[in-house]
Amino acid sequence: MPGFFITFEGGEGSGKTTQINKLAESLNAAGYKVVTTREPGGTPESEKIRQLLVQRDGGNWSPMAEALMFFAARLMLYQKIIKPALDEGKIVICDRFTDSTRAYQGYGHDLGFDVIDELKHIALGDAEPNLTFILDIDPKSGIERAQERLSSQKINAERREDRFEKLDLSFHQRLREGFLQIAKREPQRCVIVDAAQTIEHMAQSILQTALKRLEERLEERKG
Ligand code: T5A
Repeated sequence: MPGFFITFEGGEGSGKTTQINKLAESLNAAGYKVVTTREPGGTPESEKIRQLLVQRDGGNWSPMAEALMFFAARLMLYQKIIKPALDEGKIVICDRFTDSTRAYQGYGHDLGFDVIDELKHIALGDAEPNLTFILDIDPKSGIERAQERLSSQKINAERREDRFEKLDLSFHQRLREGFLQIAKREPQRCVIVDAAQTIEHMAQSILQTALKRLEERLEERKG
């Protein structure tokens, strides 16, 4: 039986990791089998690519080179972790997926949604999540949250995972708009969550939506 694929998207520090942990815990407690993973990363190969993409000294990649590297990392993750888990009927929750490439490289860096969709088709065919939570936050407060978290980590400056956080605010404002455009394009798959709310408030509404969609999916299969 095919599983259910949930992704979390949004700008820097919007709370994706926090909410993924909470949702996984609640779904596990409700008896679902859940696999969590992240992008870029999740396999040894993809984690190597992650270092090049997100570390401060990772490289000065052009937007298209970046997009191709994100898809290389994504393909390994999809083939090795996501697809097998879905084939076993599990729920997969992934921190970022193709929508991040659409928003960051496609919209923020101007490659365009069509180019990203073309690359996606070559790499992944029609693979898309069943449900995507887009955590929407004012970029200034999201970046402040992310920087606070990063500065609490004892990591050498050049290894800091802040290559994108360091881009100027206008880029982050653009990519917020990019995520909202994606939600408009696919209102059935994408649910916007106000990420300025408290952690608990967000977690409750995310869990309710996820449970409702899982039930609907079960009904569809019965029918
Ligand atoms: N990227 C990625 C692309 O450009 N293209 C792509 O295709 C892909 C896949 C990944 C980078 O790569 C880019 C985007 C990214 O820049 P990353 O380190 O994984 O890098 O970065 P993020 O995914 O942005 O991860 P962050 O950890 O920065 O943000 P999260 O996971 O959204 O936030 P989280 O949960 O870690 O929370 C951040 C802090 O805020 C607090 C938390 O406790 C934590 O300290 N917090 C809240 N505080 C108040 N109220 C709330 N509601 C809060 N929720 C969390």
